[in-house]
Amino acid sequence: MLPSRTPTGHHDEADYDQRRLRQWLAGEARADGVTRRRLLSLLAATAAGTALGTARPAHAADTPIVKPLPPEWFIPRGTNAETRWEALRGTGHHTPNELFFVRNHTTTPVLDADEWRLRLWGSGLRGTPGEDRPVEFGYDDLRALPAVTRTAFVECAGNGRSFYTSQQGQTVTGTAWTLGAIGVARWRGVRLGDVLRKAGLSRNAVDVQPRGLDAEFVSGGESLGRVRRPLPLAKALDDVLLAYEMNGEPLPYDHGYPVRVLVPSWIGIASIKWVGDIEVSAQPLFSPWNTAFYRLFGSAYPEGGSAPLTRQTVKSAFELASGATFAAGERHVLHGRSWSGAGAVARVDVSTDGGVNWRPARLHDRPRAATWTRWSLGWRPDVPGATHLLARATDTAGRTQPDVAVPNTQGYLFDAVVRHPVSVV
Ligand SMILES: Nc1nc2c(c(=O)[nH]1)N[C@H]1C(S)=C(S)[C@@H](COP(=O)(O)O)O[C@H]1N2
Ligand SMILES: [Mo]
Repeated sequence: MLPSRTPTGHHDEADYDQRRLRQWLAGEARADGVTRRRLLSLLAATAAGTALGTARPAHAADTPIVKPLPPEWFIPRGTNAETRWEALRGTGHHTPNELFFVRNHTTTPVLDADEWRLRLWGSGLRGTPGEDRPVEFGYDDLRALPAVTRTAFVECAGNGRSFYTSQQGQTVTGTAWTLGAIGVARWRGVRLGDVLRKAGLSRNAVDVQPRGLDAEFVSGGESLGRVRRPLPLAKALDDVLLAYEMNGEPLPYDHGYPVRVLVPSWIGIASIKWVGDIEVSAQPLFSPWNTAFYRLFGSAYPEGGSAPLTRQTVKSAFELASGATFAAGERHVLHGRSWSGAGAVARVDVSTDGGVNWRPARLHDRPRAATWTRWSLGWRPDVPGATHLLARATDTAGRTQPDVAVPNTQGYLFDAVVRHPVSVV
């Protein structure tokens, strides 16, 4: 399966982001109310922050997540909840809504679809409607537009972050996810492109910036405003949805009810939940979520960080608890899933002896971009004792999971093969 040729091919994205980064560093671009100096100090604070701890915003409620989080399904992580991989065993291709991980900067807002409005404004719309006189759509207006359905993962940029520390001995900041900050759903909604055109998209537009209706995010005692991140117009017009259904149900509160942005193959922060407005701009846009956060910083990267992160990396996971036990001398079937933001996963190799010998896994899905491929492999362990299971995926763009991930201070985009501890008894 070949990656499709669209205006959002790798090169265009990279060039575009480099251009925006240069403008940003030259101080030309508008930083949406946050000065560049403030962001640099924020960045320094982030880099010096406690290893693997998230600053919890002062105003977060006691229960930042609405849905139940039974301990056999979730690992609680502050305002977030990570799905346990053993709970995905037998769930089918799509992650049930009840099991889907939650990543909240603050608290899930409970919104009313009848009162909800999507407001589009900015210099990239004809007539330049200001924030005070936006072009508006109600929930029923969106429902009346042609609907599209798309299977895609939402995966946090920090998924796998804890392995930088546990496998590579590196100190990184942020939530200590293992591999459960991902889920795949069947999303239904309208094309963002259709809504932008209806709102009067101008030929000068370059960026759009959706913003959530959840509370302002406070970091280091300072408000960074409501969660928002610019998206290049080329991606916005390609395959991005304004989604109102998840696996055939209205979006659950925790996943963005009544409407969220869904950006296939990109890091989770691009998929803004509880979207309330979208700035459409004729100039490049910046927010803390594409300058201080969600870039790669560290010795392997330029001083101002990498370009803003876009596509996810390649990863694999077993549908097993860490430390699962297997009876020696019996035949078992190992199950897992692999995925990539750059293409479909059409090859997975598995080792049951700590990485010495490898066998190709049997695939259970037709490989598709933007989602995972399920796989399995038979195993009859004979020697009791501790060992590691490893899975290494290769995507259709030719990327293979390495043994070691290149570190960055905020622990994003882990892609190395994970060593899954098990014991044979
Ligand atoms: N408005 C808003 N949108 C948001 C977030 C948020 O805190 N507020 N978190 C983002 C991040 S970092 C991720 S990984 C995904 C998580 O989506 P989920 O909670 O539906 O799994 O939502 C993104 N969209
Ligand atoms: Mo995320």
